[in-house]
Amino acid sequence: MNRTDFPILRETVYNRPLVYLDNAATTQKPQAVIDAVSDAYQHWNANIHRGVHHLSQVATQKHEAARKRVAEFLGAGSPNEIVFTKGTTDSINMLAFSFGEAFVHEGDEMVVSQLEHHSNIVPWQMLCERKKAVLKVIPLREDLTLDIEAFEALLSDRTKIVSVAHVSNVLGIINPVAEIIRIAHARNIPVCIDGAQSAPHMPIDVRQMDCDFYVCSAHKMYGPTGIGVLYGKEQWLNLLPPAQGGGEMIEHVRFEHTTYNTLPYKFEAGTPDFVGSNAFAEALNFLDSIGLSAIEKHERELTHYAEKRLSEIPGIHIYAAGLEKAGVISFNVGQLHPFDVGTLLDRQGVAVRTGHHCAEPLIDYLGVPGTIRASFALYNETADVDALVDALQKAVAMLS
Ligand code: C6P
Repeated sequence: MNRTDFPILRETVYNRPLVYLDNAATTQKPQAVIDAVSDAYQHWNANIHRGVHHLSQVATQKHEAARKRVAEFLGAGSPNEIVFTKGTTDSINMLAFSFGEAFVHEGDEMVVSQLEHHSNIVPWQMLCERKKAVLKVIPLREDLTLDIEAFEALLSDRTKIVSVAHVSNVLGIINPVAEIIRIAHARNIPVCIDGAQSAPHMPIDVRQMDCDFYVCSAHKMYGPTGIGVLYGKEQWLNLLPPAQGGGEMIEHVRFEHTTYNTLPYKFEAGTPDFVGSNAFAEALNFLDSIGLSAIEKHERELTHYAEKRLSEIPGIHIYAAGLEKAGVISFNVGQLHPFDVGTLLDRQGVAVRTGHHCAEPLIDYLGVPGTIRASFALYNETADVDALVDALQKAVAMLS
């Protein structure tokens, strides 16, 4: 599917064709996105929202058109609900700070889950430290899915917000976010969905999902690095104070008192990444030209195929085996250290990620030093899975 659009896939590593299976870390970029970045610097680079001059107006128009494009892509009600950030991590930090300032007091509770990425743990922990609040954790069932009954029991009158991943970056498990949101909303608790690993793999409609906040990173969606999104329902964003001060986010500045800009600008202090936003919109056009449903189907089939082929390796343990996964599969082979296996895969041209995947509490729960993770994108094919299995067989033979 569309491999030729991605120039990097023609690269070789150690004189072998690159087999890129580290897409959950970051995706490769289609030519249209690469061209969009270079076009910006060649033809219309100027700071936005400031200049009366032509280039500034062009850049401003492109940045705001990109915001509209993101809103449309995520199914947001208005571009005012789209705050550009540096990425998922930045979005959650911004939300945790702002939300904490407005709504969290000593003894209040925040809820995350056992399988979160550090980006959806540490900002809430920092908030808890700042406000003397308490972090509660949704436990996992034996099959590694979220224990929804335990989640319901965790909620209390002190729960201020629930923040969970849509898709686990380690296991690929798709969490029942609709159910989580329904349960939390029944108690008037807002929900933030970490969409870093769902936005690239399935159609997202934030209004249909009814989440209050949704965050994602462009670089995992075939777009550039350094830009991401904090979506928030307008009524929520209006209630939150800005997380950073500076240019762009103000209405008037006086030493006595400063007033803030309207949405979404009050959350965007400083010069925004207008080159990145435009290239991100190009990536969304690319994704839509294929269709998220088609991408989802292709990657699910590939993940099924990978699970079947990997099961042929003696001593392999596939985590969350048999569960529907969104383009991510994690495994270990016997007692072999994931880092050793990953290194030998790399020498054969196969790029995977090994280790804790920035989700140490989950890896501790699994009781292993880490996992080997293969993660797929729209351009991967069964031949890539076959190359992984062949390379893995050789690596295991060498290490055993
Ligand atoms: N996970 C991975 O290899 P940033 O780095 O801000 O773009 O995204 C952070 C993040 C947040 N939530 C989830 C579920 C994620 O998977 C990630 C990024 C990468 O799994 C890099 S650590």
